[in-house]
Amino acid sequence: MKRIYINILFFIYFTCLSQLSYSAAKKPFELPGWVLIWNDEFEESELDLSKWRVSDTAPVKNKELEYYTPDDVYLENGCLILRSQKRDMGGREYTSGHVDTKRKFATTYGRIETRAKLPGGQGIWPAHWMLPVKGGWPPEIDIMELLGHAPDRVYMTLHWGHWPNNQHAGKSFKGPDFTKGFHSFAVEWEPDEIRWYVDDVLRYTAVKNIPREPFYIILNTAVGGDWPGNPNSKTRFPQHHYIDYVRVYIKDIKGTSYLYTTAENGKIECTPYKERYKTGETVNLFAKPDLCYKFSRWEGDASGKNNPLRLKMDSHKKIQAVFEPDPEGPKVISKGKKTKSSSLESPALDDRYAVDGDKETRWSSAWSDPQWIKIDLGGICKIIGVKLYWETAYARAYDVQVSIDGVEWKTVYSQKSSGGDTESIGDINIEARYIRVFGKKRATDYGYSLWEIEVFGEKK
Ligand SMILES: [Ca+2]
Ligand SMILES: [Ca+2]
Repeated sequence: MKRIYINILFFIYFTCLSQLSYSAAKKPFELPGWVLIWNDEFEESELDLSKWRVSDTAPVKNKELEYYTPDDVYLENGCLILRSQKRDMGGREYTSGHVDTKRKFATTYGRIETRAKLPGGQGIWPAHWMLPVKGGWPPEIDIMELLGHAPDRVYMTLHWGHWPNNQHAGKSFKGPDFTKGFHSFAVEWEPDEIRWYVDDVLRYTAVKNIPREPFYIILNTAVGGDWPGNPNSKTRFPQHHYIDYVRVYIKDIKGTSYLYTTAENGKIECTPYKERYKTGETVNLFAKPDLCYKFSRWEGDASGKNNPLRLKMDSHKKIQAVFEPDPEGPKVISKGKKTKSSSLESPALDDRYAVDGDKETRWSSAWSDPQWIKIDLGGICKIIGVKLYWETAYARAYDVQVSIDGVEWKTVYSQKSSGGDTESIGDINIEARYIRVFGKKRATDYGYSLWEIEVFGEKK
């Protein structure tokens, strides 16, 4: 019976959201003055991968000891569970779970709320936090962090500044044992203020250095590292981090309408771009596909194939652009071609692994700036675009350069604040034989590491 009730609630909820009729009957997650724009209640049997990315990596930061594996991320009894275990994987002694909404969901401002029962023990470090979509670090908003040896204290922190001159400010709150029951954690992020809540009680407010750009959400449990210290013989495994829900609201401001857009394998450009539109205002949406994809259609509060789309903001709108693979698109011309790089972190991380067509093998450079990797396409080619698959050690700033003779280089793309991960660079349209990625500034203490470089185009 309960299950049916929940299903009906969800049906009503999703129906409402898809039609954006916010005036429906009050729902359990309704908050006066706020409009729910995104949530996951984790009531299904499997994690919704249209909302979340699941990490499968050994992160290189903070001297953490875990390997993040999808195997430790699952749903049970209406919760997302991130499990931490003591077992060898990927060169690490522990495994744990990490999910985020990068390229799936992001927001500038709003109320971001989670409810969770946290894991504990020396060396266990659960966190609910946010990073900017455009990459780089800081800024960072930490909704909640806890160090497992002190299970009754949560930390609320804002990071700003520029690496390596990072700054942060925050506050901790000593409350109940957060590993013994469920508690809610929230930030209310507005242009001039961020307020942190624990169980709906205001515990900290920041009024300076407030970020004003889209952030995505991260949920994880780190094991070990500089801040919590490492697990000891008393740390019990496995540990479980139970997350009951994640809800994101935007403020309901009279006379204004909010536009929420999402896209995978492409992006949506809004003209004019505003954080809020005057109700009734018109906005043009242009769907721009990644390399090898083409625009298919609009979904959500607009449908059809018109691109650009002219949209009247007569209410809050949720719009999705759907892109599909383009069989007529440019082909990869770099696979198996000759490579050379400025340095190698080790012989096992040779530059040839960046063009072997295998996204599990990689090139990694020495840990210094600058570093580069070049590809000889074997003859003059028309280069249309490049796709970079960064490992955790990515470039914050780099140039993509081409050359006819391998001596004189021309910069065709310059990135100053990369977020790493996968970057799709189109509209290059130049004839050349050689192409190189020239790393100017690393995003981490480590080197430059690429799982794969795909150069798109055609041989002349
Ligand atoms: Ca739930
Ligand atoms: Ca590879």
